[in-house]
Amino acid sequence: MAGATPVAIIMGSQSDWATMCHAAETLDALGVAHDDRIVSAHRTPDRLVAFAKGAKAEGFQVVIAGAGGAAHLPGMTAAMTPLPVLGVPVESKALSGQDSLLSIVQMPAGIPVGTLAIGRAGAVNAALLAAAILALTDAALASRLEAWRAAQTASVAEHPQT
Ligand code: RP5
Repeated sequence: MAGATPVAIIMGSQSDWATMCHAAETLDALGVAHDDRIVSAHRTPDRLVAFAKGAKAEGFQVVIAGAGGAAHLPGMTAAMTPLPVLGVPVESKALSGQDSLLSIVQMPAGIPVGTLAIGRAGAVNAALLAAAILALTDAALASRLEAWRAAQTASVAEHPQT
């Protein structure tokens, strides 16, 4: 669907935005449009079903799903869409995100969720991975991604400041 927003960023709670905003900012830096939504697997299950079943028809190509604690959102979404789902474990208060990580990464064989690191690093990398997927069929985005990485390389000093 030409012109449709390619990336959906979904998260289980408003409280996840402090993490997921880093995915949004990274996509912004790469010129990739995204739609950001709160979709809770346990508080808004009907919203989850409607989103996941309709995501492809809406024109999305990649879904980034962030959640914390008993983080069902990425796996449940992946179960109901053929789109690639990238899971971001949000750092939880009780277990520092290890609960989020394990509940997202340990998908049984058959329904994959591409699981990133806990917290900001995972959110940034989910956006970069989403961009890399889209860049396979978007040469202009591939160039922007290459430039983003070159700028990152150029920003690393050879010696530490003492
Ligand atoms: C999960 O519970 C959310 O993804 C969030 O990370 C966590 C806590 O949510 P709140 O209690 O802050 O709304 O569903």
